[in-house]
Amino acid sequence: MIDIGRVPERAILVAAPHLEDSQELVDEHLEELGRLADTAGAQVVGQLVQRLTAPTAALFIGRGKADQLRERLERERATLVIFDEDLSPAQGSALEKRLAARVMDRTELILDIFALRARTAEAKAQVELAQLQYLRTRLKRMWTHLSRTAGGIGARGPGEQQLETDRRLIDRRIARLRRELGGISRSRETRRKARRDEFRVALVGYTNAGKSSILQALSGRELFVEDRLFATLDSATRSVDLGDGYRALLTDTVGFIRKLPHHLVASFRATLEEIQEADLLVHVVDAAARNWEHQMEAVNEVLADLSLSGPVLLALNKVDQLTHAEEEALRGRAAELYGPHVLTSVREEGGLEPLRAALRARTRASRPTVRVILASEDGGTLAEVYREGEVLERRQNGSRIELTARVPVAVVGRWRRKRGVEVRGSDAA
Ligand SMILES: Nc1nc2c(ncn2[C@@H]2O[C@H](COP(=O)(O)OP(=O)(O)OP(=O)(O)O)[C@@H](O)[C@H]2O)c(=O)[nH]1
Ligand SMILES: [Mg+2]
Repeated sequence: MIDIGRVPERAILVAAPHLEDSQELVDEHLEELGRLADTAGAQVVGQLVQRLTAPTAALFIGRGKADQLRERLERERATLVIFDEDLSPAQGSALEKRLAARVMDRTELILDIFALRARTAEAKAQVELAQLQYLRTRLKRMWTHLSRTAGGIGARGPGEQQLETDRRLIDRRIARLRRELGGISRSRETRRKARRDEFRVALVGYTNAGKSSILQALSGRELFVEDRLFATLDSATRSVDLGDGYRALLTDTVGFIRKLPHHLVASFRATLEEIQEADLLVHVVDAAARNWEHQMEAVNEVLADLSLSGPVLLALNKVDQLTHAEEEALRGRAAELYGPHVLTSVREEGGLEPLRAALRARTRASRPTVRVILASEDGGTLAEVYREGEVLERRQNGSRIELTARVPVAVVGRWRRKRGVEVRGSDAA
């Protein structure tokens, strides 16, 4: 856990890319790691790159490079090393010994940020679960970190017996967290059933793409937005007015990132459930990021790994930051390579209208067109059809009224069961 609040911990970043990785890609990854470190509260005072064909078993990087790193640490008065790669427990502890500094890998850093950001009981439980699962496999090395946070700075590693006890304690705690989260998930399920007839959209995307900003602007209701990574850990759902009497339920979800630890996403059940049940995924992309296409791929990989699929609409966001020429190029590229997409901006007047219109069209298309035939004096049902649906045509037929309307599936069933009301399919589009 990085200490925040006091003087920020001074850290050196280490990347060990493949020999054939482009310099651009290496810079991109280091820049992102720097942002993660900053979000976690560390101050980055240097970085070190060693290109490798394969990591070494002992230290991940070469011995010579490790000694160079140690000198750098001393010179910069840095006490923390952050690796962009995942280290084995053995590599981690060997490095800590050789460098006389604390070593964190990418997964640990991300877990650290999540722990820092968790606000609700559910998010806290989810993060703790992910941390414990990670910790369980690395008990020996992490033990010192744990005792640090408990105030026992400098505590030495525990003996084997202690490790066994810790493992059992951890397993018990994991089981308990799973039960707790199961309970929260079930109560959410009941709440969700109540709104099943509404069109549901999940906003997904790379962290910092602008998901929360978009939902805030569309719904007119405050959400937490920040120019840092993983601002959102809790999914929030808002009803959004799409115009012409259409509404949809939009859900904001936790952001993804390259090499996101799987057990971490998997523990975010709320987000996963929302994505699973959505009628449409809006994949929000920061089109002003140099590497937006890499970020898109990373998101698609996470979705595929979690077996999440469904219709996707791409929202290429932050276009206010592009020049006219860049915007045209983006349009061309998206039209050529990607499916349905819209360009959006939260900062520009009307910048979300293309998205709103696309969502309205989808919501509209999700409703069947039916003919409802009812008695003229049945004012209650008549009002209901106008309230629940979009009336396309109205005809008086003697003492009967015939309405052609687009309506949510759920209400069709309700009207069918009413006496004196007849519902038929319609040939009207
Ligand atoms: N210029 C510009 N900035 C934007 C736009 N949309 C969002 N931002 C900024 O981008 C940053 C991240 O926005 P968020 O809405 O927090 O992003 P997010 O996708 O919810 O991020 P996570 O919750 O971390 O996954 C904030 O500083 C926003 O103000 C946009 O259209 N244009
Ligand atoms: Mg957010």
